[in-house]
Amino acid sequence: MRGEDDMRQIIAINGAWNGIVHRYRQFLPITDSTPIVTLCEGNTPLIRAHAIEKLLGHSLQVYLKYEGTNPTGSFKDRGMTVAVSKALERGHKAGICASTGNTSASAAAYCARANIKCIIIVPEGRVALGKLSQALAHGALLCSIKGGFDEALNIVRQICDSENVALLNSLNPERLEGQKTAAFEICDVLSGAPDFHIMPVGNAGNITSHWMGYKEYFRHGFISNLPIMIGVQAAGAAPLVLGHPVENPETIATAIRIGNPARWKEAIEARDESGGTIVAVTDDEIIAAYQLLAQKEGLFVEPAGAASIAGLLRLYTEGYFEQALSKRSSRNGDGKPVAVCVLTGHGLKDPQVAMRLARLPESLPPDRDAVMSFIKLNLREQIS
Ligand code: AN7
Repeated sequence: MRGEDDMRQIIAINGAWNGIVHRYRQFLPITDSTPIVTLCEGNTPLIRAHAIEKLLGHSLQVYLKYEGTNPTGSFKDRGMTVAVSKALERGHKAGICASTGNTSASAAAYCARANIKCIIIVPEGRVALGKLSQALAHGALLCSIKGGFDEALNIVRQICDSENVALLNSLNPERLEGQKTAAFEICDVLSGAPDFHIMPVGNAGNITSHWMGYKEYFRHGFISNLPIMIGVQAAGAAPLVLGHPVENPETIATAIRIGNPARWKEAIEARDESGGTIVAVTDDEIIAAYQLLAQKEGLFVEPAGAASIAGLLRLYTEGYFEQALSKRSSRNGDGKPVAVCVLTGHGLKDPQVAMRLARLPESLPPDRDAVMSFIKLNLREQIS
């Protein structure tokens, strides 16, 4: 166990915001003897999506929970601060996780901060460049397997059965405890729960945790209604939509390239208890949403993060929101239902997708006229 001085040393100081454990401690499995390992995660912005609202004919108020501003660029940091703090409390010398990328980047950072070893097991060649570079920079031991995430997670389960290393996947309930704070933040900012909560689903830990968070706030009387939970999977990796595991999952959104989610049962419970749905969207829909967010909202997200918006647009086209609300009235004051879409990871995580989708211009001669004629050619009268 660590003394007070050690703990104070581990706590980061960043003005008023000291991370999700500091803010939501009473809801978390933290004791006086837990050394808090934090990078001041959480407190991410909830941003009104004007361009998207226009696309939806102003039928909904849309807010984007931009988790890309977490310290390692994804929502995983919320869970990792709790899981790594508890690992340190138990005296673990190492943490381990399987990952499509973001979990490994986050685990590597928090283990580095806690001064314990980090072991990551990832599908060879399928982790986005930003994530891999983070894990390596933080000094994690990279185990690249010729297989997918599901196989990597099975290996982690087996190793944790026999070795004394901390499990840092969302199979570890402490991860979920931390991640539920995203729901708390949304309710705190909106002074209530949204009507719809829309998020990408891979291993299904995050949808499980957000639903936990909403239910917990409801039990405490902080909110008087629960949202309808909507999960979004990629069509090539949509086991929860199909109702059976997917052998060889495939999608441009590599973060959610998962065929057999560990939190399958809990995700279905979240869907059914909330009266929600889990939908599949194509890679083309994900790309369209990715470009919409970047080019009309100014938000750069990784493809998996854009899946929320792909799902929102798909369900709007299908008339889903009207139907869902006809069954129960909106609780929002001015009558316009509120949808929160979670953008789970930063666009810089996967620069290769951005570069593939953009067209790289040719190099120009270094003079004013050449550059100006190139600008006119491309933008014509749009600039004046
Ligand atoms: C950006 O890093 O599973 O449904 O190993 O990175 O809780 O799995 C990442 C998942 C959504 C899906 N968006 O969350 C991993 C990993 C992004 C993600 C998800 C992930 P879960």
